[in-house]
Amino acid sequence: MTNPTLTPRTEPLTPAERGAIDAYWRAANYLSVGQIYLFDNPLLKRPLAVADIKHMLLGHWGTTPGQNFVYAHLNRVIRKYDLDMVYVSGPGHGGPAVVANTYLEGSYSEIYPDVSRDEQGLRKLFRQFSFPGGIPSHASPETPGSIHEGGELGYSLSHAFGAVFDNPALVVACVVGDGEAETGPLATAWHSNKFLDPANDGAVLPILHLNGYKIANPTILARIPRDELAQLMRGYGWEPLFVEGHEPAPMHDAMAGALDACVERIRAIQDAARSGAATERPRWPMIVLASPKGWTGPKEIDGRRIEGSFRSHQVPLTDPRSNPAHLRMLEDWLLSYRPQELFHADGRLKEELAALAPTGARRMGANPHANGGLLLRDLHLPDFRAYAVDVPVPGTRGIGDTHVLGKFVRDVIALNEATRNFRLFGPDETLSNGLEAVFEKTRRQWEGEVDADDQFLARAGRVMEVLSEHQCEGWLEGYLLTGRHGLFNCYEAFIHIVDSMFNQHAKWLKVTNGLPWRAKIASLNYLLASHVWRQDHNGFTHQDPGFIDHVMNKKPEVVRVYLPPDANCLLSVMDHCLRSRHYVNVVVAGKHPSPQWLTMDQAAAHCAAGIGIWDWAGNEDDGSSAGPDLVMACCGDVPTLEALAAVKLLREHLPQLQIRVVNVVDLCRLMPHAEHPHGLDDRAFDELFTRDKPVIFAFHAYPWLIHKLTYRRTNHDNIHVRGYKEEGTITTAFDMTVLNEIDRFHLAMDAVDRLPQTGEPGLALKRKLHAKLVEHKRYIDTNGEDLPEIRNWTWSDPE
Ligand SMILES: Cc1ncc(C[n+]2csc(CCOP(=O)(O)OP(=O)(O)O)c2C)c(N)n1
Ligand SMILES: [Mg+2]
Repeated sequence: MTNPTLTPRTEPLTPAERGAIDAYWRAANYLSVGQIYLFDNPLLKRPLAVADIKHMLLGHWGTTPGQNFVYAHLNRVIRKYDLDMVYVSGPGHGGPAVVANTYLEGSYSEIYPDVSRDEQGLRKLFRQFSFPGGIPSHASPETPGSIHEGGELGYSLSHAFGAVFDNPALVVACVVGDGEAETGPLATAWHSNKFLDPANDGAVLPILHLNGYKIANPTILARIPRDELAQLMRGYGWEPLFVEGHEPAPMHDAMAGALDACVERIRAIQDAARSGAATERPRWPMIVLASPKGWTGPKEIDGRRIEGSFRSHQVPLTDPRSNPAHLRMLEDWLLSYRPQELFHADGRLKEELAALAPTGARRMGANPHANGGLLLRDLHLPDFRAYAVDVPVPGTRGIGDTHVLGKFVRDVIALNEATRNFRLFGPDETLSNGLEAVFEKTRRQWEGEVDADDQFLARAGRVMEVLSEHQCEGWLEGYLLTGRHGLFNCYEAFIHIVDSMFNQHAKWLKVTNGLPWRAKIASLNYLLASHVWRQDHNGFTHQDPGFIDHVMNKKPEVVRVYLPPDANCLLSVMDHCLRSRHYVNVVVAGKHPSPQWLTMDQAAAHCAAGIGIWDWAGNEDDGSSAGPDLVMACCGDVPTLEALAAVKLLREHLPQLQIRVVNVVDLCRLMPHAEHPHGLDDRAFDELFTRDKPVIFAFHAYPWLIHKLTYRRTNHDNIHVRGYKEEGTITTAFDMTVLNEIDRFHLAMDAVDRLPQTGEPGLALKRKLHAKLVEHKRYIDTNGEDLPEIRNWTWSDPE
């Protein structure tokens, strides 16, 4: 990294420029305080009265004036340099700032015409904030220009980077809270600069908002010496410029000078990379804005410091309705912004201030990248059938399902190379998860140093790998929210690391579903490979199938969970997921050689139905009006194998039994019709699972989930689920199923227990299977591998 040291541009703003930008900032601050407090009297045309104040005073003041300051200055550089810029508010609890600024620039009223740019609109703007039937207090999906609510702190930088990958003209200005910076995800996100290709990607301008405090504590970064902070940021590969103080005039000059220097440095880096002049990893600029928390608000209330203190975090004056002195303080505070200089008597912003905002799509509230569905183009997808595994007979041994999928993903990458709108994300596991084929066509994007022995690294590539599930998730979310497509491949157990990020994204999808102006975005697709049943190398720590429990709690409209039993089903499912919009799709698949059940035509039909009877595996007499004696249901690749092996045993030993095999690919099919759009209606469910016959259900994950999904079904009392019950270690593949009693022997014994009519032959079979379990245990303990009859087992029709 050889950049010259960065220095702010030194010539100050002209008095006119400085005065204008200060007035614009005051206007945004006035609108922010108005949102938090005012029910009426929006222009303070009469003395502030109790009736003008809202009953519930909610929101966050502390971060807001700093963000208003940043936004006003970003507007200036957008106009000066004609920047294509999006704003990400890390401390998105400062919603009043983003709402105020999008209102000032006009983008707000274009989307919400009733919040008009006049006195009536101002009243509405103030009243709706944190008000029943109004808008949330954060930079929520309702906020124009927002791709990041910021409610749960830590993800702003990851989102910002995701937004600029493959968007070479875009700059994301990302305000990072100094408290937010203490989170694990944010602390790692600084390293995203090692993955940003200056030639083909855009730029992120981080603005660390060093206002010194969180809710109730100082922040770490504000209480280490400034040079230590500068070293920290340099150590992360950034070039920090400090803008520090509290006097508005010099702060305006300093911020303007710093922003000009940053923009010019970003341009220089990009020009050098794009002309081929530079090949080294650049040191990107950033700003540390050290300004008081609650800047310009009340300095002291009842003898306690407010401005420049943690006490300004939320609502500094909490009782103006009951405390006349506080009511006057609030009025003084509002009047300190001199609203009569900023707004006409009819509420319109003065023309000379309105002229400071960028116009059209350059306004950060109207930038189409922040409403990514507007820019979304369909992926060019190869025909998934072309990757089909040949399955001459059910049970044909496959190479590992994700290895088959890898070739499909490879070609998705290749076909969309020109449009640059698809990326594969993962924490160092693309090879491990069986997707090695992608490296026939692309590389891992990596701007760090490269050693001769490294594999598949390049300055530009479609695969993003960093050992931080948080970054993978955040980058992908940012990428999707700005109108592109992607796939996150991850070990099943460790996807839990992003449970909470998934929550936030699912909430975003749920809310934006109800906002007609927000265009639908591509689905967030998870491929959970290296799953619980085959953690041969790693054992217990790597065995946790609970992510899908978590996912199924979210709004049914936005979540889908698929457990394809074989490679052809996996291809069909993934094709569907990559075409879908505005969902979170979770696909669980294996990477180890395993039996293949369905031809491509059968697989496509089965996946379209999401659930179905496998006639070829069962033996029920179609002519019988009584239906089968037993339903053997399965969901997931390993449970399907064990269920079919159990069916084979039962059919061989108890040939008079009539068994139906039901396989579930789409877990949501089990949910009630009224609860999930994929849910089967009760009649269809009863037709599959019968109204009164025992159902043995072999399930990939924790068994309770199946009960939870089916508890209202007619036959629920007869559904007996076996799944993962938290038994595991390093052992053989089959022993994992034995430890959790989901193996063929336990399934078959369970069937006998539920079918007293099997009589003595049933009991004899049980004794035999018990003996098998003992033999299994002895064999693996002695030989360190599964019994030959297990290893070499194949499906064949017992008849
Ligand atoms: C992950 C997470 N943990 C805790 C909180 C609760 N919380 C809301 S604001 C806040 C302090 C934020 O401080 P900072 O990032 O410095 O923001 P600012 O000072 O700009 O308000 C906390 C802890 C949260 N929103 N997200
Ligand atoms: Mg702070």
